[in-house]
Amino acid sequence: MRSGFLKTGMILLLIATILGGCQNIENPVENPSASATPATDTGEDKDSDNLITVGFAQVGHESDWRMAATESAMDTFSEKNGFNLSYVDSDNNPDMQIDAVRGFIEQKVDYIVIDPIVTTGWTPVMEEARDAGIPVFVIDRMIDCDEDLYVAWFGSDFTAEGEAAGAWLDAYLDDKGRGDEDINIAIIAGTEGSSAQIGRSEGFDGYTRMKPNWNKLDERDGEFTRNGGKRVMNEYLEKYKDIDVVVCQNDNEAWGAIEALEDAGISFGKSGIIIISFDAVYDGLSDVLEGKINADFECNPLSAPYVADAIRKIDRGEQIVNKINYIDESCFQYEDNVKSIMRDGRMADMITVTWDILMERAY
Ligand code: GYE
Repeated sequence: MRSGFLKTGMILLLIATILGGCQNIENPVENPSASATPATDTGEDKDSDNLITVGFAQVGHESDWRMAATESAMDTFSEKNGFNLSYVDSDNNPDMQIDAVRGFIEQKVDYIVIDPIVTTGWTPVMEEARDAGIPVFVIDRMIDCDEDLYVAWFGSDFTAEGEAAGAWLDAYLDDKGRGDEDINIAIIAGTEGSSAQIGRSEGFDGYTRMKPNWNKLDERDGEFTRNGGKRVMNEYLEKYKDIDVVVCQNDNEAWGAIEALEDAGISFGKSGIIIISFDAVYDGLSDVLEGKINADFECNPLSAPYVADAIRKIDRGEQIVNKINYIDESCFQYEDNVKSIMRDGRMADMITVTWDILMERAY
């Protein structure tokens, strides 16, 4: 437990780099991407009695993105930074995650942080946290409950990511002289019922509905994993003879899909089926650089530092002004034929991946 350890005048420096590109939206916070993670180290030595206790119920360990998010949370909520972290990997099991939050309430932690596996089922436990007087933060995926039950949310606009993928595909096909061709699209979706899946599907579907010549063949759950992506791609290859585009809702699924295509001897990327992905982690961007993935839409895993910053503000007696906080994100491609796209009502640059861009990637 803590006892007001924060000294007045303490300065928290939030270093952020904007890679450019997709800007946002309601309450944008700057992109802490690549090498410029927000500095949460206050430089002060805390004795263990004065640590802020935080319970973090993480989704699981299904993807590279997730591992980067976990590492960021561990670094951010470290003792060195004045925190005592109780961490639970919920292994993509929504019931286990809710139990973890109940455990944090029993432990009487100072703050709870949740990255919700799915959007639903949260109201009772959120009310229990409120009744216990424990402030809750939500990061990454969204939660479907009364907004008064959490202090703030920090994460990505998944619908905008999905729309951006549609806008890029439209411009890319036009540039290739394929704008009027019939285009068959197969979706490998992320964990069903997660806000990341719901948003990316809705965003891309919304764009598809405006294109009468785009035909959505199928959408199946690849659970945001490499194995899931490979399994679904194999199912699609059995069922559909003519696939023009595969939309993978994260990089791990894209790697699985690529493996299935390679095994089947089917060309993809720069020389075949168009591959779209989300996350843009280091290995994903490396595949974009090689032309295995045609376009990758960034999702930033570094939201924990924003929560730490908000906790310190609360400790200083300051108000947390914005409930919903989107992190800036960029859009990447292999070729340089699409210069910019509309994303959430604004023009956003498409960044063509170079070796230098890859080298700057921190996760
Ligand atoms: O895209 C995926 C992960 O919730 C945005 O979850 C996150 C998603 C991310 O496992 O890789």
